[in-house]
Amino acid sequence: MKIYINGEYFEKEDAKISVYDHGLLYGDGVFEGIRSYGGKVFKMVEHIDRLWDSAKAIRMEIPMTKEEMTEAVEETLAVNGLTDGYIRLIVTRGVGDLGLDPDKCGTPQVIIIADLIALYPPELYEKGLEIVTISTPRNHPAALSPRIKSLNYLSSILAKIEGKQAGCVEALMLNHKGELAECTADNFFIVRKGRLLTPPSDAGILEGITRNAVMDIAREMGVEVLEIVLTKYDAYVADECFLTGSAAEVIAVVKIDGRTIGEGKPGPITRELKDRFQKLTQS
Ligand code: PXG
Repeated sequence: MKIYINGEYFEKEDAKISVYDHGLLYGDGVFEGIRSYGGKVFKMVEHIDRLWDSAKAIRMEIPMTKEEMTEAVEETLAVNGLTDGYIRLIVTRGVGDLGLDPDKCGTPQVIIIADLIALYPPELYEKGLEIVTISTPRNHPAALSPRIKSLNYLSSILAKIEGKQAGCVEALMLNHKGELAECTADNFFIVRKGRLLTPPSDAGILEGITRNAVMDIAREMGVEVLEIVLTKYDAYVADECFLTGSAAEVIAVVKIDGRTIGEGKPGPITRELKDRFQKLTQS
């Protein structure tokens, strides 16, 4: 695979950045995880816009235009001959000294990695996932807003460790108020009495691009969509539950904290949303 770094392509073994880069030293930077289907980048505009918003929120200026970034993503896919792939777009603060001061860093470094996507095993899409709520809360929005897709993913990683310890591939995180927020790399939805419910963006979540697409599809289906505060109780009594994310797409959840959700298999609204989402990616 050829990796893009600041306009040049390097073989994977030679794609290196400085150990003085503040992306490494402090997690000072932002990123995106994007999919391409059949040679077309899915929701490119939305991903590029979110990258720019994340950068703005940490007062970092990306050293190229959105149009140039869009072209660079498409070129990296083409250089690697990928039509169905996963793109990791990273912008670090750049090379500085061993202090925190971002103003001592040179130009932000732009890295684009295009690779094949590792999805959950197919049987999990058929049967649905079992997840657990874990004790590591999402970052407090007043400290580090979860809306910023920053290079510091430690709270998600700690949550992932807790989830794995409980034998689960995903973990449901609460916010500092004990309300449901999202999973380590996926947004969270439930279906209750025919309505689709998901925590609002101020519950301490990343506003997922798959989340937005799935909410649009639900509205097209005539399903009422509510972004409202949810608690563990709401999850336990849900008729259906599923997660969304660029990597996972739409995947059903059938057990939470040992409670069977609905009938214990992917529910009808979940399946319809999953099918319609897949059609959207192929259109
Ligand atoms: N919440 C969090 C915390 C995320 O990191 C999502 C929700 C879903 O957002 P999108 O825009 O993708 O629908 C994410 C997604 C991966 C991977 O390779 C994915 C994410 C982050 C890190 C790795 O599976 N982000």
